[in-house]
Amino acid sequence: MHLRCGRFDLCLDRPRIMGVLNLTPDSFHAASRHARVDTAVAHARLLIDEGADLIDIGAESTRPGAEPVAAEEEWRRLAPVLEALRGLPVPLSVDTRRAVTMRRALDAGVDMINDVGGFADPDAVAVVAASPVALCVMHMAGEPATMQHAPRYRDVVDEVARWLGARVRELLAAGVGADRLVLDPGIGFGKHRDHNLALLRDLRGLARRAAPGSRELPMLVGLSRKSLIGDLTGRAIEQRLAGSLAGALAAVARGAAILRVHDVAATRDALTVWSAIAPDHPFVESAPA
Ligand code: HH2
Repeated sequence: MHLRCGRFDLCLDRPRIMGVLNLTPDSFHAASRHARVDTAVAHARLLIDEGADLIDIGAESTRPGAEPVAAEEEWRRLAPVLEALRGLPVPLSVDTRRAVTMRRALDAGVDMINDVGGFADPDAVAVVAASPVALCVMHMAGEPATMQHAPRYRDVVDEVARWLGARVRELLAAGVGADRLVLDPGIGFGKHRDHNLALLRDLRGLARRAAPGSRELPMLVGLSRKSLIGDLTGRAIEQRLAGSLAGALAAVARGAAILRVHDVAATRDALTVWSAIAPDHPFVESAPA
């Protein structure tokens, strides 16, 4: 399976690691916040040195309870960092829900748009349709400010699959090739623990049901240090690395193609050891003899 991703053609025969870079003062994981341009750029380079296959840059926190930032402020945070990272040797993704920011990011040469709102901004589909970039379509129930208040589903896998399927159909109808699409169940976005677990357990079923009739689409999973890990382990955000690594491996075993993580080096080590023991899940391109 391949993902058309702007300047790149990303082979998904092995799991890929997307490193998180937050240009925010308020992202839920304090260590991921880089409000200054120089430290943000240095962190992006560190993530690549550690083995990130993609870098995802966000300028608005979407943690539960977060208030939206204005579009101009979002772009003020993004612009100098995108400029400094132009020509990076790995795909650059921008995490935004706004069509106006997508337009500007495309002009700045990014390779992927990651929209936690699933391209629901009325202008978003038209903005991204004719570009060559990859699109991550994530499911979110409600808005970050209120999404965790009372999430309720009759059948969470079925409802998320139907919602993603509708977004996929709209993107395909607008001319987006299926080879540009990645789907994401949106762990923690309007979901309690059992909703998240049901989605992760049936990731392959979700992928199949969300893309009926067309080819199965790759799944991206972001569970790094989230409340799900805290709920399961009782740990604070800073102590959730071990739980996040176990979750990452379990997600790959269930079919995740891309892992969105804060801890790239540790995730890479975990995948390397795991795949050496379970060669049906190749991670290293050529395993040592
Ligand atoms: N999670 C976060 C942000 N963007 N995008 C995708 N596709 N999938 C995710 O699970 C996802 C995402 C939240 O993580 P983070 O960016 O570290 O936090 P914050 O929103 O507080 O900046």
